Amino acid sequence: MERCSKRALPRSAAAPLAALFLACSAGGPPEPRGPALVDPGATAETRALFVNLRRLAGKAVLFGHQDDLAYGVHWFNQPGRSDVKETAGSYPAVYGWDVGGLEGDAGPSLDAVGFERQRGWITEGYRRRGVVTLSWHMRNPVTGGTAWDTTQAVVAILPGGAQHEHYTLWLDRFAEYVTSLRAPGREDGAGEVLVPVIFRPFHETSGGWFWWGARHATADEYRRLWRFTVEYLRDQREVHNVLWAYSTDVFDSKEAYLERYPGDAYVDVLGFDDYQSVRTPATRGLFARRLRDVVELAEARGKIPALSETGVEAVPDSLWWTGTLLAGIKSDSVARRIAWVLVWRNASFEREHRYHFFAPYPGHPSAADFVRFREDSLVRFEDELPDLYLAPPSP
Ligand code: BMA
Repeated sequence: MERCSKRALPRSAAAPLAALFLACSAGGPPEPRGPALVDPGATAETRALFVNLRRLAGKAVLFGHQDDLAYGVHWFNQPGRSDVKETAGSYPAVYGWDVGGLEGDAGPSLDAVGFERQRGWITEGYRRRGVVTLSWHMRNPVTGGTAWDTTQAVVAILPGGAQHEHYTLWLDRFAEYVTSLRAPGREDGAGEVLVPVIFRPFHETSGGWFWWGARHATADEYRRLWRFTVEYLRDQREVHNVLWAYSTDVFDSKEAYLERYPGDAYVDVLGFDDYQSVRTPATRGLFARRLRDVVELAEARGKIPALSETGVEAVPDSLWWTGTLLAGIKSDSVARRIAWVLVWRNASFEREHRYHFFAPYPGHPSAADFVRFREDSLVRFEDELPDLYLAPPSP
């Protein structure tokens, strides 16, 4: 069918790549086909993950949890444990980890997860065919303070800036770490493969609490930082097991969402973090609208939409899982095409002396509803995943 003439192809910087992967479809708009990834040299498993996640979106919503294997509300660092599994019978489909601390001297992550152990858990999750996503609460490179130290820093670490080399050293450490994430290949004796990770640096950029956020760096500075980071890791350090995830905090319009967006050639996943419109069912309409906006923005670009962080601390509503989260997702036929939702970490009470958790544990008042959530046909935990790392046959 002559539905996608060359004239219809975009003329952006990404055009040559986009052109390669646009396919004609009968009756509808051109459908993106094949992996139009940020990294044309991505490993086979990384490309497969991208294609499979994109295809699965709409059929299933994957459930994710931050630091799931490292600690839970009543334990810390006990192999095999997971509050999610102990409550619902399966590990989560998506494992979130944070590499904040990697820029320091060999210490653990900012949430006390040693990187040797984190590497083990990442590869363990991958071997079960779970999905891995990494955020980075990166220290302020100018002051050495935390990610929440909003002293101006972005210009200083861009090429030509006083702290540029300092920053590339941190990226070198990240490159070393991410390319050390290895697991056995598919067939016996096939050697090792790099574990694909969905990397989500400089997150919640529309918020004002991180040094890379709104008010502390202009949209242009942010985009330059993002693009430099992609190009440095991909082209200089030859990191090829990464999908790139952009994420804002909550937002009011598609235009607002895109304000700091680095561009289609630099982003594989369009995400947002929402701890606000998910608090009660009363804001369901707003929650669904945000999901819908991100799904539409991602689909229009052949990318993957994600609710990259969400949850309500300590889950005070015993019906939150189905009554607020799932009901919101299902309330809209577009919103429900979100690829995954990830709830934040279950801080260990013994270590942190506070109830800072976002998934239930056995005995928690929302545990029964969490099981109902898991049993919903739209929701997938790890034990219900197809093999996302196997390239699907060409259509
Ligand atoms: C925040 C809190 C902090 C934590 C940080 C990075 O939301 O959970 O305690 O250090 O995320 O994981």
